[in-house]
Amino acid sequence: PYTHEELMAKVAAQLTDKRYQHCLRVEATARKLAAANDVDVELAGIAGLLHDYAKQRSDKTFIKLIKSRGLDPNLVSYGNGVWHGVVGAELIKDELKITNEDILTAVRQHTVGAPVMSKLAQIIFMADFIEPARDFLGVDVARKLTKQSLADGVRYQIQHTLAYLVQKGAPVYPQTLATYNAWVGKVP
Ligand code: DGI
Ligand code: FE
Ligand code: FE
Ligand code: FE
Repeated sequence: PYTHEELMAKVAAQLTDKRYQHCLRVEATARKLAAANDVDVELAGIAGLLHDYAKQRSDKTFIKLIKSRGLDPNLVSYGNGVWHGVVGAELIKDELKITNEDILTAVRQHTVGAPVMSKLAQIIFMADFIEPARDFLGVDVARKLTKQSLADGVRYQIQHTLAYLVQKGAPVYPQTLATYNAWVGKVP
């Protein structure tokens, strides 16, 4: 397996410096959330570091993988926003030799969520949303809720994301909608 240093170099080589810095902030935020929620801090850090590894790959790369790996064929109708997590996990597995399924699942779910998410997956989902450089209306509420309860943070984010997609007229990937339906009104 690659060392932490090697993984950092591999992520840096794939991304603009701006996006790489985001990955480092997600790593640090994920480590804090892990410590506060009894989750393996190292695992959370690695998943945070790697979560956007595939973000700058071409559409062609993702479309090929959707076909060759037998992923949900409906994925082809979406775009990088959905692909870099759901499909990008395949590249993390292959190129970075990450075999830990908990990490891969957290990366897969980091944009669209899932009706049932492990604590690690919830942490990566939230760390991406609330890392210190995030600046959108509601981010302070999101940070406060997440500190109180991971599940409250997840609920807030998916509600925010769905509203944003609908407001801009973007297609909603069915898993995103399923995440919303499962988490809204869910009692933690
Ligand atoms: O990769 P990041 O920019 O750090 O953040 P992200 O992975 O949470 O979000 C990537 C983008 O994906 C974001 O602009 C919202 C978009 N997205 C999330 N769910 C859906 C979606 N786009 C479409 N079209 N459909 C979805 O269901
Ligand atoms: Fe992302
Ligand atoms: Fe996100
Ligand atoms: Fe991200």
